[in-house]
Amino acid sequence: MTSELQPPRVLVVVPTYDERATLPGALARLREHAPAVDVLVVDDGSPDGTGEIAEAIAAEDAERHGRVAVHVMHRADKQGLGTAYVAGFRWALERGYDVIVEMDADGSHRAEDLPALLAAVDGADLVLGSRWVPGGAVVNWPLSRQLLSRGGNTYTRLVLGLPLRDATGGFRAYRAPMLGRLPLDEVESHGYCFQVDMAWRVIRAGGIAVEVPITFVERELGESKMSRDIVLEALGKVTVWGAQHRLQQVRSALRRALRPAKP
Ligand SMILES: Nc1nc2c(ncn2[C@@H]2O[C@H](COP(=O)(O)OP(=O)(O)O)[C@@H](O)[C@H]2O)c(=O)[nH]1
Ligand SMILES: [Mg+2]
Repeated sequence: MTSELQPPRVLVVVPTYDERATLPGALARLREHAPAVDVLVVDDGSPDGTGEIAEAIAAEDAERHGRVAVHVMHRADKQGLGTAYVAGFRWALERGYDVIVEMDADGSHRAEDLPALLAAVDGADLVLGSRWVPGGAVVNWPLSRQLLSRGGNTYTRLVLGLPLRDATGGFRAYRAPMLGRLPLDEVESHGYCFQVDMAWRVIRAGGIAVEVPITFVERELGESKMSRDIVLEALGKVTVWGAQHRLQQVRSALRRALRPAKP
């Protein structure tokens, strides 16, 4: 639990796969704008040596600051963004962090926006960095990707009845007790779908989710791992979840309607 006297312990989980060009800059900005937070890089055996670069940065940072703030988890091979986050969440929960943040390594999520996310998590279980609320923005995205993101979010909102403008975004902060209550073993989603899955689980668990505007800057270096499969996974799963959800709503309405009236 966060106490009034002690600031919350925050861990930022940064998943990486072939991010040698972007990770050093992203970590430097994070350490500059939020020096009190710890970082866990979860690297999936990047062939380009990102894992070793992360180790070198962690050692240099510890030397400079006299404490270990940057940690590195190495996984054997590419297992997807969702499982990397789940591994990072477990690591954080085992070590008693109060707030756990998701953040990409490619510079799209600006460290400057992190303090606003952390301020908002005081009164919420989940804070979503949102591109699609007033004040939010995207920089250097082609119209096609803007339409994909906006369309995907509108679809998600309607199909799941999820009251969020940007449920697919990956810059967000969870309060640990909420994360600890979720059945992380059951989360199988990988890409954008993972973000929707987690937000929906928080809301179904009765959690408070709020959105804070962020500016999302498309990466200038390295390559996106977004693929058609990731989009199709999200579309397919959201549709199935939506159908199950609506069926459940109809079942409960019928049960209520058919319940014998109390004498
Ligand atoms: N550990 C790990 N990280 C991944 C994997 N796939 C993507 N990432 C990381 O997840 C973040 C977001 O991926 P990115 O390719 O930028 O996706 P986009 O922002 O949707 O284009 C980046 O930091 C990637 O390096 C994976 O399979 N494992
Ligand atoms: Mg990216």
